[in-house]
Amino acid sequence: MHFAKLISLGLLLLLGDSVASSCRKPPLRKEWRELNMRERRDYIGAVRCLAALPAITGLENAVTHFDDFQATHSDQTPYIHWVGHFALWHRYFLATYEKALREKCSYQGAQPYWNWSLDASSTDNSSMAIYETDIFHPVRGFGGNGKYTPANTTQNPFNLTGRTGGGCVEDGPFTAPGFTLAVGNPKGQPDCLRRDYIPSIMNFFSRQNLVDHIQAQSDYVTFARALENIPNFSQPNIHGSGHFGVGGVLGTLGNSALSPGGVDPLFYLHHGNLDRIFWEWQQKDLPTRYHQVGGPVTPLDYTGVNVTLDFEVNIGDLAPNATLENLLDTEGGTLCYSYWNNGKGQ
Ligand SMILES: *[C@@H]1O[C@H](CO)[C@@H](O)[C@H](O)[C@H]1NC(C)=O
Ligand SMILES: *[C@@H]1O[C@H](CO)[C@@H](O)[C@H](O)[C@H]1NC(C)=O
Ligand SMILES: *[C@@H]1O[C@H](CO)[C@@H](O)[C@H](O)[C@H]1NC(C)=O
Ligand SMILES: *[C@@H]1O[C@H](CO)[C@@H](O)[C@H](O)[C@H]1NC(C)=O
Ligand SMILES: *[C@@H]1O[C@H](CO)[C@@H](O)[C@H](O)[C@H]1NC(C)=O
Ligand SMILES: *[C@@H]1O[C@H](CO)[C@@H](O)[C@H](O)[C@H]1NC(C)=O
Ligand SMILES: *[C@@H]1O[C@H](CO)[C@@H](O)[C@H](O)[C@H]1NC(C)=O
Ligand SMILES: [Cu+2]
Repeated sequence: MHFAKLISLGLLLLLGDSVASSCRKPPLRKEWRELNMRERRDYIGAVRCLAALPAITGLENAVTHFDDFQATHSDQTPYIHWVGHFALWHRYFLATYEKALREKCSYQGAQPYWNWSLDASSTDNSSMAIYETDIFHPVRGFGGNGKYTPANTTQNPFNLTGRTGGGCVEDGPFTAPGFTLAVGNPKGQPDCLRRDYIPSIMNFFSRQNLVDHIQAQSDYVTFARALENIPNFSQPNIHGSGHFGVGGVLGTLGNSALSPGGVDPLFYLHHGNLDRIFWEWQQKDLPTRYHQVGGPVTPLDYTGVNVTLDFEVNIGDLAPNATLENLLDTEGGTLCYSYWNNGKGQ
């Protein structure tokens, strides 16, 4: 009797333990403009803190912990784009970054996202309005463009037109020499963060009707394919919007040497929005969409081997491998975050 009681007490304690170690009080992600000024300062301070901590991965030219993330993304780049696990790899990568900000830099909030559809012009591809928002504000955001710098065809292999920058970011919290990036640069020479706005890409690739089209897909495979579309600038894809609308050709986010883009601190807000779009799509049918994956293991190989729920994604030394199944639920324990106001914004 007493023994049985003791056993059940032990069981309760065990259960209590596993509940405690899974996801309670997930950080709720918000759109950047939904953060108040103190929350924004805290976030930017945490990113700068990460960029002041030493690297742990030993990856080439990684000096700071911020570089570790950039280097891991560069390292994995050949395996994680135009594949079935694109959205889930980046989900895990972002959640690990969010966790590092919280655990290593005392950040109390959640990873914010940038809903570019809020600001994209659907009537004027050349509109610069999207760049005049708080996202690019020197105090209320991440700073602005670089100075216009010409690029030759070696540097601009896709012959993108309408470039406006290419130089170092000149204002805001991520200017050199306080903030530099070494990964991917020749000889690991530290370089400034660069931006090279291309308004036609930013506006054309960020429109809400593209998002609506992606979210209308009925299963994971068609969703994932619509999300990435094809690697061709003649067709818009929302993933390209932030990369090439902000990074252009010479900017960090678009830099083809870091293909398909290096890691500007805005990378995490851009990918945060892609994840929010994925999350919202999942919410429409959770019983199915928590247990469904597919799409190619090898980039663009749509007739070859597909990913399955037990396929593992690899983010190097940043965190252990995780199965796709464990990454579908953002509150499942492997991950622990959600979206404020059901991902609907204000
Ligand atoms: C924006 O540019 C794209 C690609 O050139 C074009 O298809 C689209 O019609 C343009 N949109 C507007 C509103 O001019
Ligand atoms: C392009 O410009 C880069 C940087 O200025 C230079 O190193 C490279 O030699 C140029 N390539 C050509 C083909 O002009
Ligand atoms: C870009 O322009 C160069 C020189 O005109 C040409 O050789 C190359 O094929 C073009 N690339 C693309 C992707 O159109
Ligand atoms: C991009 O797509 C256009 C139109 O669909 C096509 O004409 C062109 O050859 C493609 N370019 C590349 C580099 O695939
Ligand atoms: C992978 O999935 C695609 C689309 O769902 C399918 O057409 C293809 O046959 C699958 N590949 C294999 C090897 O089963
Ligand atoms: C991690 O996953 C990758 C596939 O994405 C696999 O090649 C590698 O062997 C896995 N590593 C471990 C330690 O299981
Ligand atoms: C993002 O912006 C679009 C376009 O304004 C809007 O329809 C959508 O509700 C926004 N989503 C969030 C989560 O803010
Ligand atoms: Cu990526």
